[in-house]
Amino acid sequence: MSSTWHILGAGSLGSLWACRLARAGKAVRLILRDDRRLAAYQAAGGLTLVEHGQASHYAIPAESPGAHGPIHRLLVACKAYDAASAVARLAPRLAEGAELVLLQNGLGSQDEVADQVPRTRCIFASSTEGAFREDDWRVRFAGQGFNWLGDPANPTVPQWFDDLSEAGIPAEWTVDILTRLWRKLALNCAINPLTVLHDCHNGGLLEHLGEVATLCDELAALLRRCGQPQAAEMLDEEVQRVILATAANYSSMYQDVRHGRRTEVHYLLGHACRTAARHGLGLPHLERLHQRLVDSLQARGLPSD
Ligand code: NAD
Ligand code: KPL
Repeated sequence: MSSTWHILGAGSLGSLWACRLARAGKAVRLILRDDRRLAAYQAAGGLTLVEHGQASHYAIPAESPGAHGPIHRLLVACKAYDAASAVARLAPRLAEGAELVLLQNGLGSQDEVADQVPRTRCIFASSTEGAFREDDWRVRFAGQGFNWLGDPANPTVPQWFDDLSEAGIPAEWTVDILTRLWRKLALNCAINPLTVLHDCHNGGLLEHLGEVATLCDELAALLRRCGQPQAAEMLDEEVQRVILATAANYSSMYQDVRHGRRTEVHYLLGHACRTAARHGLGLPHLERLHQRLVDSLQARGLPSD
């Protein structure tokens, strides 16, 4: 089986993974949105990764989705709302036994992807690393973090897993990936929407800790109801720790809104509210928060799903 890492989406996280894998001598190919993006990339001659203030250039080969050749391993690095349609376009190229690694934050997009490619193995990832695009094809590695990977349907560690440590990508295989994703989703639901609604950095929420605590109580009830009691443990304490540790930062949702970009609300707060409704669980504060956020996004002309 080919050991090439095909990377779908050369945005912040996709470029960060691509550059580190390429630097370690792994075979990497980027899959860009269309021929126009491919031409722009080829004119730039590669990706630039800025790390510890130093820029390095990587001439990683790239192709468009319609290129020929089978794909055995695909790192899906699109936003959650783009992942399923982007993967669907590649379905005819996925080889027998292909494996997908899904980097999307939140929950819901992983199942949407799996529905498109029922015969492939879908590995879910939860990342706390931070990267952002300074320009087209130029990404800054902004925050050290960690990556947990796992497959809810199959505990076996993939053969290629050592590629990650060899590339300096901090990662661990876990059989509890859904717990990790739910915990991060709960943290994001307790922090990110409030930073948008109160127009503040994370530390601004120290003035709204009562509101945060009420949301954490409801989120913990949801986690327990949907079979994730571990993800509910000491949620409020961890949320407060994260608020303090990231006090000077703006949440990812705040930054998306400030830059006029679509948010991933559908896969974060939206997913939490839909799951609560499916379980017949009334969470009035979370539902009200969702409605306020939707209203605020619509008032700014941004998609609210
Ligand atoms: P991004 O917007 O920087 O990159 C996404 C890329 O996917 C873009 O370059 C876009 O053009 C491309 N894309 C979209 N549709 C495509 C298609 N059909 N074919 C090919 N390419 C396509 O997003 P990001 O910040 O890298 O985030 C990706 C995911 O990782 C999100 O779910 C995000 O929440 C998660 N995440 C990001 C970070 C981070 O620091 N950036 C950290 C943790 C988790
Ligand atoms: O992950 C985050 C984000 O901004 O998306 C933190 C820092 C945890 C805030 O929810």
